[in-house]
Amino acid sequence: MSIKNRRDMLHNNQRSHYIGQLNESLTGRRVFVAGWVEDIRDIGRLVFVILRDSTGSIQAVARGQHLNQVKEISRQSSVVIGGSIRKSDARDSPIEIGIEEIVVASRAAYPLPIDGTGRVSSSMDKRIDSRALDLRNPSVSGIFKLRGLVLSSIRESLLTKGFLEVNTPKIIGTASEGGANLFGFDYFKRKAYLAQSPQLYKEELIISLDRVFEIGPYFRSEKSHTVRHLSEFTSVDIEAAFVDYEFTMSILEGLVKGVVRKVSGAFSDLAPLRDLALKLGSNGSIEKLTYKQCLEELWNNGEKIEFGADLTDSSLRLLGERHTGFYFITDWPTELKPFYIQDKRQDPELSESFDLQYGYLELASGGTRLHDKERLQARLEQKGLRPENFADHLKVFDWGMPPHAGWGLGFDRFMMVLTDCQNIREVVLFPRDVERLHP
Ligand code: AMO
Repeated sequence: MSIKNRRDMLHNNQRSHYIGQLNESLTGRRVFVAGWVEDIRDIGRLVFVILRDSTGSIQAVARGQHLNQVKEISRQSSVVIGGSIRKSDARDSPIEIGIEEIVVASRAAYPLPIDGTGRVSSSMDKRIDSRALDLRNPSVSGIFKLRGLVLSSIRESLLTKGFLEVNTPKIIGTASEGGANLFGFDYFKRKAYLAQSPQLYKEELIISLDRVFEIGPYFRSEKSHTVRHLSEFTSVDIEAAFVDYEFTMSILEGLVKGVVRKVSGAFSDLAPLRDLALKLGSNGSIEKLTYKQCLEELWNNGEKIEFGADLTDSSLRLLGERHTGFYFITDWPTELKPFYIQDKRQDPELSESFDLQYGYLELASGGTRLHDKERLQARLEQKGLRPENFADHLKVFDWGMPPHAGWGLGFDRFMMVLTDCQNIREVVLFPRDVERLHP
């Protein structure tokens, strides 16, 4: 196959292989590969080009008539190369491409704002300012390839358990989690909000669909400057009819274990995943501590928290030092939980609720819901919320609302655990926080 002109090479689906598909069995074959120039080494009569695409990298060698053209190409430029596969003396690859044709599709500027290979490190802020270029670093794009795989693995896990994937609105007229942390805006002369969670909708859907899940973006106007909060985050939510919080905890446990098992097989070179798989594989089920047991443990370690108070950042860190992997904190004081959480029949000060923790980090929360309309109404009032603002939601409770339970898993935080990243911004493509609205 020979190239008639530059346009043919760039636009006519000329690529014969992705780099990850090249191997020794193709020795002698003419191939066309397309990607970007990661590195160039000029040793005079030869120029070595390291070409990368989304699947890998390979050395391509220019000589003779191509030397001058190749020397001029700036790093990160996108190119198409035609050439033959041959054996290589390079240490890290048995094959290389002898360049026979090369066309520059688009020249990269020089200098670039960050090093696209990641060899020269840049601050998190500078990297996110140039995120598209940052993703040319394979260890950065690897995080997002893993993210995609985890998403599909979560879908598979929930679908096989009979959950139906749904999409609920993100532009809403009523707060789903109570009054705080809402982004409000003008909606055709009315007040509207960005959804904080799909809470009310997912509960309404189970009266007919029985088991639903949603993976979507949610919005919280929190002035937090932390490594675990964003204004826009992705959540995996489930809701199921005729079950309680124990059942939904077991669904979450099965999901976490299944995902870790599946992705640690696919990304077997990723050390944090291997460690997680080992941890989860060896100790049977995920540990459950009640809120009261946590208080006791904290008291014994000098952190005096009274019953009814929330667990502070420092107390969660203390617990996290003692419970380094996944664990549930269950049976929280009813006061601390949102209006829709069911209290325990025997002990109404406590609720049928849980958080899933990884060390100090809260990953998910959930519980059995109140399904009795009057009790729900009373709870709204106790929390200082106006039942009339929830009329659309409350009326569904007149239509045969079954007992139900569910949870919401902070997907970005789960990704932090799987990748061992300490900052949520590492695992979100274009993070949004108090400071950042671009790119
Ligand atoms: P909750 O408010 O605890 O529960 O949120 C569920 C999970 O979402 C994640 N999360 C966040 N992640 C990043 N940035 C944020 N600002 C942020 N806020 C929350 C956390 C948290 O555990 N409706 C309930 C769930 C339910 O009961 O079904 C809810 O939204 O990992």
